[in-house]
Amino acid sequence: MRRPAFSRRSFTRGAAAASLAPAGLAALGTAQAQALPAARTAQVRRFTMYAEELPDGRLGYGLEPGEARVPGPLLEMYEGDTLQIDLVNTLDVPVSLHVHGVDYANDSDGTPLTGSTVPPGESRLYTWNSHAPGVRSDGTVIPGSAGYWHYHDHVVGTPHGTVGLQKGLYGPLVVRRQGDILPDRQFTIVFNDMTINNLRPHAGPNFRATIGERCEIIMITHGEFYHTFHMHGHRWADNRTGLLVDQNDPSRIIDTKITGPAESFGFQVIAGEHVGPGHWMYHCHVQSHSDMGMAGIFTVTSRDGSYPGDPPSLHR
Ligand SMILES: [Cu+2]
Repeated sequence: MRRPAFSRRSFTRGAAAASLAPAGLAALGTAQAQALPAARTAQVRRFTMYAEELPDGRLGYGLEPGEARVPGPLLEMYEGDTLQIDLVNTLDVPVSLHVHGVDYANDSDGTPLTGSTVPPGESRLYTWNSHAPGVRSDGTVIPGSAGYWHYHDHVVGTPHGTVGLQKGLYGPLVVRRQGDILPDRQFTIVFNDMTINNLRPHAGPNFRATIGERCEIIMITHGEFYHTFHMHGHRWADNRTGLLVDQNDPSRIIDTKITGPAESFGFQVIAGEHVGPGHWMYHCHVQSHSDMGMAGIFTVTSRDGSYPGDPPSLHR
């Protein structure tokens, strides 16, 4: 199976994008990727993000001027890494960057409470640290930072960033543990109020993969409602990675997960495993929500790129 460069889908073109991919794990072969890699040196990476208004009125984060999108760029790090992010505010209101899951000092909190927001036309450095698991002196376990996390604005509209979130100022953060299996493709799905990724109802987003590809889904929820994320034809383990550690791993296997505002989770599936190519729907399983358009299609093609039939309409 092909193992493209780590996080190749995560970043847009350009040197800044390249600098964000953790070194040493790019272009691993299958056998190498499934073995524990050699000890990796923790990295400190500094880059710039831009908060911008999109032509349609949404707000987004981007890695280059004019490149903002919703969701914001998929950021990735390994436990032990540090990200130093210079956030440039091109909006006419203060904006910020608040992260879930990793370590940061109070002045990187991204809230009006701590004065860690960015005035219009200015920039601010946010530092995110992370750590590997450990053991305290009393024998209890220190959890590592690895997980499927996210970041968002915490000041646009209200001191909680409610309008920033409504308009699209959010994005995914994946923190990996050494030895984690890397995906071929990555898809971010954000249930935000009654939209997916702030798209209009029934507009997807739709995703595509070739049968057998290892696909990583990063699922985040924002807004006012609870939802039930469901994927057709594919299942995952309800744990940190979505993968079973071994055949005795007691993690429950699920294809549906209840999720509320600011929760996030992720998992990997093998596209079309045991089910074949096709148009595999994913959607919120709260019936009124799916009927109102909270659905998209995960198309799995054959190895030659073909797939059976045209995708059916999701709203007829
Ligand atoms: Cu829902």
